[in-house]
Amino acid sequence: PAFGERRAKAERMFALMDRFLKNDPISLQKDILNHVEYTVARSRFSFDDFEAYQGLSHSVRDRLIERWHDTQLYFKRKDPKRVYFLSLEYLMGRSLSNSVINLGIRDEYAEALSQLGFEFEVLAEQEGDAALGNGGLARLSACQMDSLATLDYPAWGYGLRYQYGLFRQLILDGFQHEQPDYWLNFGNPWEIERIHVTYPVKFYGTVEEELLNGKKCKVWIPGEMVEAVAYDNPIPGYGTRNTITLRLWAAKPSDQYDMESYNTGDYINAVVNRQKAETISSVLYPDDRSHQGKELRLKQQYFFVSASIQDIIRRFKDAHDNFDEFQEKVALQLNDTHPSLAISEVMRVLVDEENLDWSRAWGIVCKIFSFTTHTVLAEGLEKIPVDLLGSLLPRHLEIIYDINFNFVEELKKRIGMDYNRLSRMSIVEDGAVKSIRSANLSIVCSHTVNGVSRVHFELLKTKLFKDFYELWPEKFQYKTNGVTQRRWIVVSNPSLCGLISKWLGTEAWIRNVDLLTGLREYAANADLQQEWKMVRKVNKMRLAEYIEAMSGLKVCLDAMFDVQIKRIHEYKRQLLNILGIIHRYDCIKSMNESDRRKVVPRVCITGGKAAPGYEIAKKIIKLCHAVAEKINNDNDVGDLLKLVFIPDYNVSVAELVIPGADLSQHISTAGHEASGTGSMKFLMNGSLLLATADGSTVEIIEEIGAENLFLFGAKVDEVPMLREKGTDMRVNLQFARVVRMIRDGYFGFQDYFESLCDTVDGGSDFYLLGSDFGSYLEAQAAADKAFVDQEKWTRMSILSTAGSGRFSSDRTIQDYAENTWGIERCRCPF
Ligand code: B1H
Repeated sequence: PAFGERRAKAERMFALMDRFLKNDPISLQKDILNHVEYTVARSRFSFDDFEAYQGLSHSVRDRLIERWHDTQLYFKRKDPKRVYFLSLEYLMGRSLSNSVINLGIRDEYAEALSQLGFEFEVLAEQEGDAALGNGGLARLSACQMDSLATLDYPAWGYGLRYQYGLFRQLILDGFQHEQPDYWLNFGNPWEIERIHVTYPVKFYGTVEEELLNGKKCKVWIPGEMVEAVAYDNPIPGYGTRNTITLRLWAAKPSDQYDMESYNTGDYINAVVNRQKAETISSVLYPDDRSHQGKELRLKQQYFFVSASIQDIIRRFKDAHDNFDEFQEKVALQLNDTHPSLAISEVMRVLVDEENLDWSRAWGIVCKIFSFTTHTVLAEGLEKIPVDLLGSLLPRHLEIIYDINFNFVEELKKRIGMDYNRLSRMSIVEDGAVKSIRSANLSIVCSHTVNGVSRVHFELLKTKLFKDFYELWPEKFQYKTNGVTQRRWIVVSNPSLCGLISKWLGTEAWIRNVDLLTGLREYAANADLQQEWKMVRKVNKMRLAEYIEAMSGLKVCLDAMFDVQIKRIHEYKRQLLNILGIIHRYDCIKSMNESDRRKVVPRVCITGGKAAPGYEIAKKIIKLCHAVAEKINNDNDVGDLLKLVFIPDYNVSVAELVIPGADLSQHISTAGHEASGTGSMKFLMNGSLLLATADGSTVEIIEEIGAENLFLFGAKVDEVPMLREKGTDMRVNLQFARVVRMIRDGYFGFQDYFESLCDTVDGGSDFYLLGSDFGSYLEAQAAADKAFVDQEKWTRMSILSTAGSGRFSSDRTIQDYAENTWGIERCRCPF
């Protein structure tokens, strides 16, 4: 009878719903206006663009939710092996355009809006970026989520719902200032708050031993408890109904825990203290390298890991009554070492809470974890001070010690008493500050360790993880990074998207990117070339308008748009670019009229954020502005050379800048960029690359041919020798001259730039700017020469896009699914 009642109720509800939402213009208009009136609470007769955007995005959200529910129900019914992607950072950017494109209703919305007197693009511009990450690693997570959904993999992303995303960059007088990014100010239609999906997360306290059924067990008596609340972000796939979940955790005070403090009479202070729990998920650390030994950072890591593991185990237990099949149903992916506490957490839950034997729990752990490292240098590896870990997570420290004890015992049997090697490989580092080496923990406990490009893999094997590679060669693999062509062509470059589909005669490349190679046969076709140039012109125009609106600077569309845009780091060598620009300026200044007529005009565009505490990076930003000030106001130079710094570089700015680039620079010192993914976005959009043979560029060369890009600089294996040698400023006259110009105060701020100059001249020059300068200038000259021959340039540009298919995250994800996670597609029927 209960069943009958439930069924009758379900049928009644279903009859009341209009089945699925309809996507004809009238239905869309009604939905948008309803949301304006009832969700946004503005009158339908009077609302502005932002309110229209809100109504619009809520109507899209409804459509996402339908598919998301169906997908989740389908996964639940099928109970496939799932991959859980653990990452502390996701750079999602905007969601509106991407969602309607992936849902396949972009044109319907555009039509519906235009009948209401709105333009889709204009409303889409109202959306702010979700910037819950720093740079490449975070945007990679976002691209991979898009591919996981599109390829129908049963996947979940887990992360932190920071209240403050990556700081906004404000430039005042050429100096970077950081402003907080309180991004949830105006609500976020792309998330669904799940107030009932909460888990307690414990910190501090002590570990005690208890007897349970005659068996000794460890009990962790926490000293603090906070609540993790789930916020689900539906991620729609393209050309599929599948819509997966990115679940981000927010910290809230726990009701269970601090009842005591209310009985002490100090009610106000009790409430204020309680509120402090929320600081755990309040702010993203803005340094895209190490911030070691920070308690809040460790708290963030454990907070998100603990909530995610509880959620994963709860989901597993809903469908299984023991852990026999755990490893057949669960794959856990560690995005770098940041979530590596998940390992000790799974051990803790299985042993202490689920009462499995240590050896059985260990057997499971070793089969479920895989680890991807994005790091190149040993100095970049994460370490957790033992004192800090012991106070924050006492039981975890014990577990990690136990794992290490077993590992070292095993290792002694394999390699004998080689103390140096044993101490290098130990998870516990006995230094001035005793610490846990997160990477060693991750390697020991994972079945697979992946690098992010082939060059990176070689470095892992021969340097960073050499000891481990020799012990377990079978564990090591690489999956060259990729980016999603949905966002980086379809969303960001609609004209190119249309052109590609027209010439390939199909839109199938949006799901099957290998088809892009079909463009190769038309690379020299005059008609395609004509249309290709038109599309590029339109995108350059869009970028030029943005530059003018932002800086007042008018740039010439016939000039070569030369772009370097990424986080500011010494190893990425933005300084090399600026020195090259100074050299170009210096040359133009010394030319006569007739020589000047032969110069290929350039618009040099740079941008990127410096970590707030990274002094040298901040000086590079200031130098860029100081040089721009000089060049842009020099009438001798005019349109021959312009320099622009685009402030507050983020995902949506990238979507505008990348399609407008003729040339883009990826010029890190060889051996320092694990992969690099910006280059792939430029490549897809037909920008030519000026690059060093570093990271994924080596593979790009193989794909498009060395003749189709401008390569320069030392190779990975030449770097140590060149470093040894140092730059001889007496030989390297051009380099010495441009550095001297800065030192002599040619661009002002003489004292301020001194320490910056010190990094490249004199004895040091660690990143080899001096020794690569000559070949850099040659590559720049080759680019100028190629640009004069527009037919050749356009052919190279078409071949760049045509060869970009291998750098789709679809390829990366399929490789992970098959060779690392062992998961299969699970496609929700329409
Ligand atoms: C990359 C990071 C990173 N590598 C620490 N490492 C962070 C390290 O907040 N933190 O603590 C944040 C980020 N990010 C980048 O990953 C590499 O430098 C790129 O070469 C690579 O393309 C990208 C994606 O694999």
